[in-house]
Amino acid sequence: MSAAGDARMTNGFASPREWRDAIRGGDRRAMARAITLLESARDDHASLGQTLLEELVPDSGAAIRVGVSGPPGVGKSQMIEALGLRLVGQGHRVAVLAVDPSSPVSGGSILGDKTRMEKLARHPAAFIRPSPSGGSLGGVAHRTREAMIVCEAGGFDVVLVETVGVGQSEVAVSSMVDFFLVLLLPAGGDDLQGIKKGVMELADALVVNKADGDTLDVAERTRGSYAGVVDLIRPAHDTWRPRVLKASARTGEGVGEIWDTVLAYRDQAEASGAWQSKRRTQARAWMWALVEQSLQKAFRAHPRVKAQIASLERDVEALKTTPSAAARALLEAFGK
Ligand SMILES: Nc1nc2c(ncn2[C@@H]2O[C@H](COP(=O)(O)OP(=O)(O)OP(=O)(O)O)[C@@H](O)[C@H]2O)c(=O)[nH]1
Ligand SMILES: [Mg+2]
Repeated sequence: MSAAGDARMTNGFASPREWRDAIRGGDRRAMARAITLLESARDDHASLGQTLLEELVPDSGAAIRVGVSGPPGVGKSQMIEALGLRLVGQGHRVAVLAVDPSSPVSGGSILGDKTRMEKLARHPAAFIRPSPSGGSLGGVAHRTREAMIVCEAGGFDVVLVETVGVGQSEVAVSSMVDFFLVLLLPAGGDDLQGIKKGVMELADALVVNKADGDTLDVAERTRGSYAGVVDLIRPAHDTWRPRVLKASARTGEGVGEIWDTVLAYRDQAEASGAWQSKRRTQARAWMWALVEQSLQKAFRAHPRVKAQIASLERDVEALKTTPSAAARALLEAFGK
C-alpha cells in the first residue's frame, strides 16, 4: 500500500491495513474517517482513500439498500429514525446516508440537523452520515456510493439513503439502491400533489406518511387514489407491483409493514434473479458514469479543445455552423 506507515495520512492508524481492519471490525470512527478521506479534494487523500476502498469492496454487497425520497417536510428523516430504531431493535446494524446536491458549503444538508434522528444517532448499532457537500449531483452520488461500500464492509446490513424528492437526485439514488421508497403527504381530494410520473415509475413502494391524528382519514383517501394510479402506470407484466401503504413516522403505525414490504420484495427478487441482475447493472452503470465524467473533464481541459470552445459556441448560437459540425471540430481537436 502506498503511504503505509504515515500516521498523519492514516489518521492515527499505524497503517492503511490497520485502518481497514478497524473498519471491518465495525469501528464507526474508522468508517467516518475513511469517508472523509474519500470526500477530500486533495489528490493524496483521494488516492489513499481509493486504495482503502479497493481493500474494502470484497466485503461489501451484503446489505439491503433502501432509498427514501419524498417532498420536503414529508417526514423522510423521521421515518428513517422510526424504521432505523425498529431495525436496530431487531439486531440489525443500520447506516444512514444522504444525497443532497443542493447543500453547498454549509454542511446544512438534509441530514445536517440530526435532531430528527436523535435517538438513532445515539444508538451504537447505527451510523449516520450527512450528504457529501458541494459538487455536481454525479459527484455527490458517487461519494455516497463509496460511503456505502465503507458501511457494508463495516458490517452494516441495512443502508438507508435519504434524498429530497426534487429533480434528478431521485434517479441517482434509485440507481444505487435495491428498493426505492417514496413518501407522500396526505392531500385533500384526489389531487395527486404533482408527483411526477417518472418518480412513480421508480418507486417500489409509495407510502402516505402522517397517517395519524387529524390527517389519518385524508391519508387513507390519498392512499386509495395512489393505489389506483399505480395500476395505470406500471405495466402489468412487471413482476413487482409497487405497494401503496400508509404509515405514521410519529406513532410508528405502519412502519413494520413498510419493512415487511421490503423483505417481500427481496425474497421475490432473489428468487427470480432480479435482485442480483439489478446489482450487476448498477455496478456497470456506475463504472460508465465515472468514465463519462472523467472524459468530459479531460475533454474540456484539453488545450486545443479549450481554445475553440468559446468561438464554436458563439457560432452555434448565431447559426453560423451546425451543432454537429461544431461537435466534430471539437472532437477532432481532442484527438490531436
Ligand atoms: N403528524 C406527523 N408529523 C410528522 C410525521 N413525520 C414527520 N412529521 C413532521 O413533519 C416535519 C418534517 O419531518 P422531517 O422528518 O424532517 O421531514 P423530511 O422529509 O426529512 O424533511 P426534509 O429533509 O427537510 O426534506 C417535522 O415537523 C416532523 O415532526 C408523522 O408521521 N406524523
Ligand atoms: Mg430530512
